[in-house]
Amino acid sequence: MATERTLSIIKPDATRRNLTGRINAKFEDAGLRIVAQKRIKLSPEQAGKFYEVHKDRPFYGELVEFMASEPVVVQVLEGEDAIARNREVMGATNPENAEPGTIRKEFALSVGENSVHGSDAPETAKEEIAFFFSGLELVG
Ligand code: YYY
Ligand code: MG
Repeated sequence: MATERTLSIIKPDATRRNLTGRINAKFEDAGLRIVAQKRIKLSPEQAGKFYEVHKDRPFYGELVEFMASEPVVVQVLEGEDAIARNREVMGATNPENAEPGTIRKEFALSVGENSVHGSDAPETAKEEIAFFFSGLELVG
């Protein structure tokens, strides 16, 4: 296992309910370090581009509308095996299937409004970090 970085997003359903700090505590308790973070509001175009991989899925329109509905917190998490570790602390996409103690089990409202995004592989992590952060914002 090596030190990795992954891209995380605290989604509109969670920022709206003022859960940023509680979600960040879950990351930190899991051994992940927040090495970059900013609160932004995505345009529908930006949200659509970020989730382009899902453009042919039936939920795409709703997903894009939701992600652009209110501010999000985008962040880079760093740690041992950070990509898998983050997916573990997030829990399953559908909160009904998420393990107890995970972010989605505790906070998600539905499969669509599921509080957090996390990269799913090293290549996507690299692309997704570069989508939101410049080199200058990423201190070692
Ligand atoms: O990576 P993860 O967020 O766990 O799930 P994905 O399969 O990549 O889907 C991205 C995003 O799309 C998911 O977090 C919510 C939404 N979505 C949905 O609204 N309905 C589905 N049946 C599947 C995914
Ligand atoms: Mg995904």
